[in-house]
Amino acid sequence: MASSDPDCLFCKIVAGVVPADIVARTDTAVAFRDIDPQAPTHILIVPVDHQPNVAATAAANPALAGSLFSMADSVARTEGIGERGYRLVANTGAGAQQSVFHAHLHLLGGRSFTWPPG
Ligand code: DGP
Repeated sequence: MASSDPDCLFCKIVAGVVPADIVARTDTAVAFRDIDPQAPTHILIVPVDHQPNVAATAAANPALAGSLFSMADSVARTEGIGERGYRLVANTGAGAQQSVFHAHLHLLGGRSFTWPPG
């Protein structure tokens, strides 16, 4: 049984309580467009099970954490950015600018990127 936090924004999006532009869904994960896109394609991949960050998801359920990367690649290909390339980001902790404490990957694509990231 997936855990859920009634005060968590992404749990509310997963449950359909808060609307979002959902692009993919399985029993265990949901992909939806970021409300403040930082690239032409900016999609969030979130597990249904509430954990505060992807490290906690990986510790609790390594297979689920791995499936987030598979879903990200599938969505990237559907969005037409799989060939050119895309960036996956998992801000982990407030010091890394994580602002929503429900595990998620950012899928970013459709523009050029620089390294190191800002
Ligand atoms: P992070 O800072 O890594 O925790 O990323 C959280 C992202 O969530 C940020 O890029 C903006 C996005 N976001 C915040 N509120 C909403 C919302 O209500 N809907 C959607 N679709 N995205 C949101």
